[in-house]
Amino acid sequence: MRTQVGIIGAGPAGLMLAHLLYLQGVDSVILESRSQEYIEHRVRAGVLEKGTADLMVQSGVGARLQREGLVHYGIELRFGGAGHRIDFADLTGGKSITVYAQHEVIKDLVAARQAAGRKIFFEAEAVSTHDLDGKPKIRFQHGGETQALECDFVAGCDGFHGICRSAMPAGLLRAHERVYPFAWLGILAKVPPASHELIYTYSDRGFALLSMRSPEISRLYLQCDPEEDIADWSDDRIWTELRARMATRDGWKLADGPILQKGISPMRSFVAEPMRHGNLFLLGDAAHIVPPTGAKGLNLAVADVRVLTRALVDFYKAGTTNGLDHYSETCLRRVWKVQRFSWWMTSMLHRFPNEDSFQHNLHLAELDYVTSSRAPATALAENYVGLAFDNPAFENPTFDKP
Ligand code: FAS
Ligand code: PHB
Repeated sequence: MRTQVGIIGAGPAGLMLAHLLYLQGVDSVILESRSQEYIEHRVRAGVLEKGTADLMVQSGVGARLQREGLVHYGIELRFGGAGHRIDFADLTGGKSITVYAQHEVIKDLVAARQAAGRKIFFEAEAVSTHDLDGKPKIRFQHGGETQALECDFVAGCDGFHGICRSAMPAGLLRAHERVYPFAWLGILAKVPPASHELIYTYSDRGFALLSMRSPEISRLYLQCDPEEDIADWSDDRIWTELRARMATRDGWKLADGPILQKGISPMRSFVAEPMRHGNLFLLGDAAHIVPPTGAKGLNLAVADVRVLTRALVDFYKAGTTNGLDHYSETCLRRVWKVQRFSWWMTSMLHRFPNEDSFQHNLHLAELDYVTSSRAPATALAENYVGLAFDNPAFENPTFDKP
């Protein structure tokens, strides 16, 4: 089997890359180890930056997003028993975010892929890559057989636990990591969201976040010890803890309801560089992980896709390798700014173990400053809705001929 771009992984990175390349006439094959059912129901991220939502609409996969996505023009920061709104529209000249579950994005991209009759192999596990400096080959297991996919380029979109990052020569890869001393316990609940916008809460008992998936489904998180066992968290215990953390002086109420799904996710910041070796390119979680406090994981994966799409299209259509040669540095410039924002949001909003009164007051002072001065509020808002791209020549996957 042969194609121009071999894509390992059908998450947001792999599917969006395949879709944008297809629009430009570049052929690809996607290998995904899980089933279609599994990836279309895996509960993960929920917030799309304006640039991500716009890209879905511009590339023809945004119709359902436009119908069902919840457009928000602000978030609330809650601390000391009171809420403070960060007004994105005022602070960013009208920009917004869209709440739309990651697995819905996956469904839309898989549907587009299948409607176009393009190749995507489910339950096809890539087991090794070869000749990354020449004509790459991907060996994969599918239908009980070991098969080979020959390609010009390999897109490593296989997430944090995939095989592509480890296919980079050991001496080449530099990893930078911060593991946080807490995790997030997340629930999906069949109850109307108690707020029309997201609420990020800092409380003496720890962080809590109210988000949503639809007018009927709430998504909530609370900070917990990374060693916690979800079996120790009954529905009642979860709702009681969320109410205790999100309580306000004016008696705001958090209604509860049946919990449809609960789980605990560890928190880390991670960057692997470079993001390219020969004809292997790493994208998304295969190259970087951010704590979800900034709602950036999915959006940063799509930012990498924009860069590689433009680079590959320029290579195949204009014969230039400038975009490919600058891929890693172009992506990493945004990666590190997003890492900074995600680390800052996480540090400001979470209680760290063994904090003393000085550190506790620093949290409160940071939150007081961000919610009482336009400058830091603007900084938060412009990062949250999505920073402008530094280098449009490398970061815009134009749909017209380059
Ligand atoms: P993904 O991990 O989404 O996709 C990789 C794909 O590759 C998977 O489908 C996997 O099955 C496949 N794969 C792996 N190895 C393979 C192999 N050898 N062969 C073939 N296929 C292979 N981000 C947020 O912004 N907000 C959140 O609230 C949030 N919550 C999260 C909760 C959890 C539990 C996790 C794990 C992540 C969360 N994230 C969140 C981050 C998440 O959204 C990622 O940033 C996003 O999925 C990144 O997309 P990809 O890079 O495509 O990787
Ligand atoms: C979500 O809705 O899943 C969500 C929202 C904001 C975050 C993280 C997760 O920062």
